Amino acid sequence: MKIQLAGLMVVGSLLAGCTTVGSQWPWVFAPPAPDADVQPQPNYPAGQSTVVRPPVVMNPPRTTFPQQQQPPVATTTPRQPVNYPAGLGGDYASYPAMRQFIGKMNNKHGFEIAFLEQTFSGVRRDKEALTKAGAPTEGQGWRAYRPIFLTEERINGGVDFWNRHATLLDSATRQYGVDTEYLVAIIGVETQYGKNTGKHNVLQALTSLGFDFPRRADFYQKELEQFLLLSREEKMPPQVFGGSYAGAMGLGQFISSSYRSYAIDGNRDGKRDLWNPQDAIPSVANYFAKNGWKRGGGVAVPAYISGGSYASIAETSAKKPSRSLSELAANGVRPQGAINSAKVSLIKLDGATDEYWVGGENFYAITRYNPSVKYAMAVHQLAQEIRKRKFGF
Ligand SMILES: [Ca+2]
Repeated sequence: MKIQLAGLMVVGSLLAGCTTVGSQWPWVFAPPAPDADVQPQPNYPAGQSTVVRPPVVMNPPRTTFPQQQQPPVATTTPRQPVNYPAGLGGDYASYPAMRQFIGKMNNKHGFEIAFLEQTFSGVRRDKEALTKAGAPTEGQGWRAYRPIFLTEERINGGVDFWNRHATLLDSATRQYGVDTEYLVAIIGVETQYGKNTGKHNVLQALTSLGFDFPRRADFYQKELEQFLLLSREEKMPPQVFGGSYAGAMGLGQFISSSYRSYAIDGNRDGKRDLWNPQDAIPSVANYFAKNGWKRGGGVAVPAYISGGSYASIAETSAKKPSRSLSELAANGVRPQGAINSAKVSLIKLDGATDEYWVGGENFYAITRYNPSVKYAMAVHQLAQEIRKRKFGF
């Protein structure tokens, strides 16, 4: 992964003032000898540590692992928990759930307990991530939502991104069958074409949300599990990944489970680097293809509505299309143009004046990226505006 990656640079610069621990770094992969005065814990993860080992402070990003510092490789047979000296410090040392998590990562995936303790001892609670995750998400109507994404800057930025990466985009469109303007629009909506890939440390954000945000603790602990697996697979220390408050990474803001499932090593350098357009662009295309995007399919067109029965079939949240156009017509709904999709939905966007659209299977595919019809419509309309600006139609 290249050092100029924006997210990683932020982590590096934030930590530049920390104590240098280069000599301690190998501990991550080779646990230090037990201290003579530390008693082994017979029944890990029960019991609390009283001896705190110096945490592995977040290091500046590293690009490669020296040969002798390869991270542990999972064995095919999960290992039984073993007795390690007590060594969990930091903000999460007193959390029984953290000790259970460490035990699970050891038992299920073969991570060394010492490695996990060192890793989590260096984690600081990300209060900003907790605040953002707890903020209300509803209340914004489509009329307020649309102008955030449909700006001149974002439309022109899309044309510029398209021109700069035309070869990569053409190649991804051919290989995965996803229309170029939607690849560009997703990256535009998510990160303003890579300008804002997130200023949080992913390890800290996911740990904080996994253990201090009860409402979604299960979800974030699972993402943290996926994140540690990802970090091991990509041979990168978990401390170096930057992302959003929710742990989304790279140009397309993939969460860890999506990163593992859909990321593509487009430039075939052995790493899936979602901060690099060479990998990020085919990865976004692959995400769409794997989530039901149909080559040449329609996305959405405005609807004419009449009569009284259309309201009963209108969707305000993402649902898989299940109706035919004739079924819509029987309910007083007619698309204001052609839409090539075997199944369709009537989409309602709330606002001062409600808008009605006929959405196809590809509209639903966009909601697999973010389960909001407003999000999918913003991507659709931005994609159309970018295409018009680039080609004039
Ligand atoms: Ca790569």
